[in-house]
Amino acid sequence: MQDPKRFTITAALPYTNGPVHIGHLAGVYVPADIYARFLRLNNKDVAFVCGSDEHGVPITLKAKKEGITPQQVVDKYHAIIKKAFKDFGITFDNYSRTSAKIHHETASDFFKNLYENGKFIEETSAQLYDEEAGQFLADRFVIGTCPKCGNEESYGDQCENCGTSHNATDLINPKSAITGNIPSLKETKHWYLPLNEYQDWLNEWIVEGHKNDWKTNVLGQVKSWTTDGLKPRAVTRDLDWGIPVPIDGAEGKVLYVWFDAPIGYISSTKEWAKREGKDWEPYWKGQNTKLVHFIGKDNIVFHCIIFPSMLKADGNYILPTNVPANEFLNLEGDKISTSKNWAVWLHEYLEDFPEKQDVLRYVLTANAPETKDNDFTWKDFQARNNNELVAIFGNFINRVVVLTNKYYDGKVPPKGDFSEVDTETLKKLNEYPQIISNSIERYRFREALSELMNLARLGNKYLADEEPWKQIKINPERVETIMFVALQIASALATLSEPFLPFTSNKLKTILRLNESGGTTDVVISVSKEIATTQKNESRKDVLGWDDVALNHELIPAGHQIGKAELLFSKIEDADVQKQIDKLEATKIENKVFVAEPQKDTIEFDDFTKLDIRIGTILEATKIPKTKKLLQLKVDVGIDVRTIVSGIAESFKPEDIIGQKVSVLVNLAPRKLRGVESQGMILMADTPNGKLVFIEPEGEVSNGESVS
Ligand code: B3M
Ligand code: ZN
Repeated sequence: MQDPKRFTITAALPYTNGPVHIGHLAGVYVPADIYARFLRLNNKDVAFVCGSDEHGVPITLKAKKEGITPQQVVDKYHAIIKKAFKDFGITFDNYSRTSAKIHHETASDFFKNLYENGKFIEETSAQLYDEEAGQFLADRFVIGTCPKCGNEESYGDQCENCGTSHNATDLINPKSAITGNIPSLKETKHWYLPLNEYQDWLNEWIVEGHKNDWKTNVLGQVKSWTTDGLKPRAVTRDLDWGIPVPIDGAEGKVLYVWFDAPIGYISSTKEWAKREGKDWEPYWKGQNTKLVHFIGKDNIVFHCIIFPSMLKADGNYILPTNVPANEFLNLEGDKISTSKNWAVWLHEYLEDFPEKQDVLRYVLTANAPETKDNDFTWKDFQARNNNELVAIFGNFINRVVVLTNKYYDGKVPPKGDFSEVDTETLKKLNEYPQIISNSIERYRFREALSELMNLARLGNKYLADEEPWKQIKINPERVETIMFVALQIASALATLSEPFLPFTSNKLKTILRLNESGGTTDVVISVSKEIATTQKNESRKDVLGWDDVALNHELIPAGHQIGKAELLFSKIEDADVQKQIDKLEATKIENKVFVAEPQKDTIEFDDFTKLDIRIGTILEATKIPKTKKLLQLKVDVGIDVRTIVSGIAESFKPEDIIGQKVSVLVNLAPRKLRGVESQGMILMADTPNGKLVFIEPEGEVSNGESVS
């Protein structure tokens, strides 16, 4: 496609059955936002659209779980999600919702158009039915074994393990997610999109046509489905929550959520265009429009097979130029899970790390699962903040601003005569917009971000080599040139960092007074889309554009007054991170499903009567040297006070168990443990977090009383 006239950027519509977490940001929303901001900075015409995905079984299941209506569920999480995106500077031009009227109309019209043009197969067939629940079982209402990969936790419409999409009746050993019952079969009519009819075209368009520019993880999935052979896919459901099927004879049926949701991109664009007084159609039907879908790998089948087939069936829409799907982000080595609360929720992150949105954006981009699943750890989060953002980017900017204020009261000094090093450095500086653009345009955001950090490294090296703090005494004129060059690098960072670190970019522009327009300091404090509009509306000379950094040697002219130094980043301490790790540990324990050991062999009553268990009290406790687990105890068991060695040192401090009531097996044959003779055994129980607990009597029980 020659240079596109406009860009339609979509980001997967998050289900409103829970808040958004770092996996969502890393997989979809930060990359999409980087791309949209980058295009706007290059003065492109962008429609960056998203919205809440409010239909589908996940919402219904959540409503049942919380004892509220589906509408109450979506209202609650739509608000939480929309705020989280804004708080993290995700600059959607529009964030809509699929329960909105405009979407119901758009999706209904889309379905009706395909129906009236005979694009569906109408078929009555036996579908899975739960007699006890009195409803058909589709999508997440049924769990079974995936016919393709054998995953036993596959849903009725999709297997999250291999990504494939199938009909519920394809599942092996299906079970109702409502009652656990084995479903029966019951006749019902549905409308099917005959994907098999689009198979050759999909192969031609994607597997052949995009084999050089689409990501291999996406091409691999599409190829496996077209090779396996596509089958007709039901686009209606026997459910009561969703968009009613808008034709006669479909009472009680709704559109399949994955039929309506992608149309949500179109309705969100229509909503935006109406508000902005624009025409939405060029963004979805214009031949020189570049359409890019940002999604996670579990959504590839819907964005590369089903939605394009729908668009093709309609015949009036453009197709995506690219679908740069990311893989998954794991958390501390485990899969992120909403249901297990194994996640870092965005709203909770901001409570613990206020004002540190960019640190998370940075770490999630630097670690993005662009080609394979990747892992987020809190230690890495701390290391990247302290060793990269603070030590490289922040340190360079701080030195430049402090020295400019110290030597010149904050005024950019005259540039004087450039040395060879200066010219070489500025030449490298001018190359960075293209270096970073090359990576962004190929959706390699990790690479793009590391190049941005190389620009900060260039600045640090330049200062370290030129040593203005030494030169100032012997050659102050030279220092003016050095600081002039360093300030150009700082200004370039202010502009080129905006797609990745919008909050930092804005703060740096404020420090350098690059937000100024018409003489007043228009300190733009929000990093939402308004900034891009503001900058676009103002004369570009006041605010640097992407290409200025490539063409201009004077990004910040001599005589320009900058502000006072302010730290861009602050160190993250061990305690801050330990708190997060402990929080996850606690979650792990809550999730730990205890499985009782199988019962031991049966014994006779006489065997039991041989055990003499008494109540006792611990009088003394000391650690046995050079052992991790052993405590030497003095225990009053009523009969006598005796020494017992017990492996409880990892669960208790000696000083904490003096006076503790315990149950003691007193007639166990004495045995030496690490040179200490133990005369009995304290009875303990294990707990999910691995700590031991005493078996202690309730109420006043004397030492020596028997346990039977
Ligand atoms: N609601 C996200 C998911 O599968 C799904 C995306 C819809 S994009 C049209 O978690
Ligand atoms: Zn599978």
